[in-house]
Amino acid sequence: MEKPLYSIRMRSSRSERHISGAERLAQPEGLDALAAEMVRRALQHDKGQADKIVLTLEQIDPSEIVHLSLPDIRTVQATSVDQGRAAALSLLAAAGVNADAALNAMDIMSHGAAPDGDSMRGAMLIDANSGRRLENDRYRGVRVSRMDLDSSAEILLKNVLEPAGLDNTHVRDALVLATKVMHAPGVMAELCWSDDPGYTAGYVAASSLGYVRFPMLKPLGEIRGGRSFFVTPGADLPRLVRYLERQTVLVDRVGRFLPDERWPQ
Ligand code: PML
Ligand code: MG
Repeated sequence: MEKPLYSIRMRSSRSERHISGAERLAQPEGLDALAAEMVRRALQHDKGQADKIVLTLEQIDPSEIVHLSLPDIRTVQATSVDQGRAAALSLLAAAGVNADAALNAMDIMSHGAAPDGDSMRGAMLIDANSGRRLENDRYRGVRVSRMDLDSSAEILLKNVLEPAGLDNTHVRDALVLATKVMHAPGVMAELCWSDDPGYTAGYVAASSLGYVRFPMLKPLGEIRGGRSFFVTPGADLPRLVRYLERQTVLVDRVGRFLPDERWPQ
């Protein structure tokens, strides 16, 4: 009989402010090590030491797992944050997102997408044509959950990321999340940059583009960041949110790792 699989996830905060989150899937014997690693991560974060850490462990029904492949990974080297953002906007347009909707989402992210001007705990949902925000809760947004890499894909990914100096949890976790999101019913593209003050990178992801990284999508020290999911007009929102938050996704294949590009070209 197959071993049971669990979703293990962590959310940490300080004085009610979101600090960090993590998502993994594991068999029972791997759970204690992952729990310890997640607690360590929450206590040693660039945004400060958490005063509340919530761990959730839940058994998953193996018949419900969707298997996906990582997209191709590209890195666009831009000369400044402004150039990086201009390149990201042009990619979002290439993926079919209305230019004003993309610019508006970027502007909201750079000013803090939560009503108090802080980063949101999850992602914004943005109508890809009108630019209208569609998420119910503008503090929480939509949190993508229940996904991981399997162990053989993990090794293959490490082998391509390590020589490029990119074998870190930011890249690994963002790739897994972006893979799940780009296969979501009704998501056209995603824009993300980190809310960690010490990490300036971000990406645009879409099934038509792959995962396109920008090493500098915000200034060093900036804590406002997050994610925008651009939604196809007329998409079934409850179905989309259910997929993002509840569908179990195991990434078990890798894509290509392409040479760096420059912007402006
Ligand atoms: C985060 O960890 O907060 C998001 C990181 C996004 C960019 C990851 C990368 O360098 O590709
Ligand atoms: Mg973060």
